[in-house]
Amino acid sequence: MITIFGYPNSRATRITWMLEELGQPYDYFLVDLLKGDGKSPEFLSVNPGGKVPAIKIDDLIITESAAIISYLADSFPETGLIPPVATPARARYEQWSHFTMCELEQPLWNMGKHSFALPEDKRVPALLEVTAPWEFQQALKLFSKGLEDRDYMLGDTFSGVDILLAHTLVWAMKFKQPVEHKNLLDYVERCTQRPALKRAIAREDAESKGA
Ligand SMILES: N[C@@H](CCC(=O)N[C@@H](CS)C(=O)NCC(=O)O)C(=O)O
Repeated sequence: MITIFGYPNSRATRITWMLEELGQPYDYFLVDLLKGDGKSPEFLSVNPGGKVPAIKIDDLIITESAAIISYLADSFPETGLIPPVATPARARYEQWSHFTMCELEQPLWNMGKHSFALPEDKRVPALLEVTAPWEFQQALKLFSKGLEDRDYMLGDTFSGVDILLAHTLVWAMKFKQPVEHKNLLDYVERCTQRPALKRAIAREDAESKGA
């Protein structure tokens, strides 16, 4: 059985979404970040970094959302959610997966860190005014150019990398960052209408209410 350690409306949603796309059963272990559960000895023994998501499958523990998504997709190749290794499609998948984590997410995360996540004396307000929003817009331009008029990043077929990209776009919108590229707006709408995401959000809600 797969256990996800998660918290609603966090990067862990990427993993519940993926598990719902795979149609695999899973246990959900709520790590209530607001209550400080991330720093509990129990959770630190799973992820010494104290962050969600993490997954546990038998003795294997994996952290880092992009790595978890690739591992899960590779484990169920019949679902077609990741291309086979050493193919041009897989290279494109990896390129955009790394792009999400290193280029698209980082300016957003800098905005988060320097507005609420870091201790107050470590925050640099100037990042919020210029650098991070500007960097994010640069990354969006590249994203829009890379997507072109495809339905999904790999073409006609939805894959794990779309979870990473679309989830990050939703995050940007929640942070009130302008997303003005028509192809990206259509893309995020297309991805977020997927029934698997709706099931994932319902599961997170139910778990966080103790259902
Ligand atoms: N690079 C990691 C980032 C994980 C991360 O920062 N998770 C946040 C929630 S979205 C967290 O658990 N924060 C708690 C903390 O920093 O104490 C990933 O993609 O999985």
